[in-house]
Amino acid sequence: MPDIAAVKAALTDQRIETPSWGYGNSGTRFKVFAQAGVPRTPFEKLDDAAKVHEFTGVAPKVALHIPWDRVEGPGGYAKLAAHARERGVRIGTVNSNTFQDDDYKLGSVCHPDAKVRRKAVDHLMECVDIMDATGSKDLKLWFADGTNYPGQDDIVARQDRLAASLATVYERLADDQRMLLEYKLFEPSFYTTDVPDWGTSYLQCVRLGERARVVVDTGHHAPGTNIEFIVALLLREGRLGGFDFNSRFYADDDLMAGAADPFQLFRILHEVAGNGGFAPGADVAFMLDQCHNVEAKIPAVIRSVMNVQEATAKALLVDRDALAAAQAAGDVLGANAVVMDAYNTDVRGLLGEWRQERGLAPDPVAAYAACGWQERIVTERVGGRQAGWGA
Ligand code: AOS
Ligand code: ZN
Ligand code: ZN
Repeated sequence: MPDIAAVKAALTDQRIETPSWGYGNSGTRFKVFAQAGVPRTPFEKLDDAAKVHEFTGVAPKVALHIPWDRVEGPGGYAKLAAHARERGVRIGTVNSNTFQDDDYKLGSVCHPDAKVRRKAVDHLMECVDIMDATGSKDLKLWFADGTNYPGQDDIVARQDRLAASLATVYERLADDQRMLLEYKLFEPSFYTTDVPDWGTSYLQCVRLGERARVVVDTGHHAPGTNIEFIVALLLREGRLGGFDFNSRFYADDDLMAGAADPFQLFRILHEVAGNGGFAPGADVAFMLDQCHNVEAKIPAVIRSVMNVQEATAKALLVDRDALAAAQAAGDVLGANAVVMDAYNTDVRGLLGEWRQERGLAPDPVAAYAACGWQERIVTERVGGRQAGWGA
């Protein structure tokens, strides 16, 4: 049986990064339902993220998105990083945005016009400057680039432009900074997407160098895709940069991680556990990438962090010796039973205990509701902002 002290130690080592855009107003193209008290500035987003960390104890990193979190003026980003530190959190990934300008209608780093590619690369360079100023170690890239019709552009030429653009930015990174390249099956392009799958991302990363890695966003696959297989292969190659966790019923729904299919989240984390992905040296970033359109935002982020933590605890509870023995003996049902026993374990008591050992309340959602922060921000913050999508 797994040693509970070791499981608790692994839970203590895990860091779950929350997205700044999860704290702002968001919605669909049909309607953004504004909520009272949402942050008006990136500084206030960090204040909310700090609350999530305060009650969960595992969310000390916050992802920025540029330009949604742009800070004007000299020393602005250093101030933002200092503000984070004062509240017990720090800046995680810096996420670029090459999809909201009119210039990017036909793409950004893959655009046929060199001037547009230059503009996109300049933006990515600005993101690296922000990493330098904030102490961020990871540049996270998602490109909306692609085409809508056969013949619209040359598939291979677009890959070449992508490679050249990424190489310029990769060269600019410091030795301790990484490039994380996300893939997405479709949307906003509907015929080809320039980085549609893990294979394309992997091929681009391998050409760039050791510090370029693939990001698996759980919402970015075709229905039925075996995401844990992808995770296992990327870990085997040392190229899993991290996750954008969220959950989906249909496509890129960006709902709370673990909400739609907690078993899939467990299967993914089971592969992480089995392939060394929780070891500090593996440097796998466990990030959330989600928005909260109809539910209260800070409690939804807390719930998502808890869902990832619960799935992690179950994955760590898999009896690996018993599993290996069953696999070696060709005991199909026995091996499956070992995995299912862990999944079917109720870990809420274990996690409550783990929190109390750290001076945290056993139920973070209830503790947040009782702390008065929500009432305070509703009173103090007037005119909160939209996160950026559809702005
Ligand atoms: C887009 O579909 C991707 O999931 C991005 O990771 C992300 O939602 C966006 O770029 C915010 O940074
Ligand atoms: Zn994502
Ligand atoms: Zn997405």
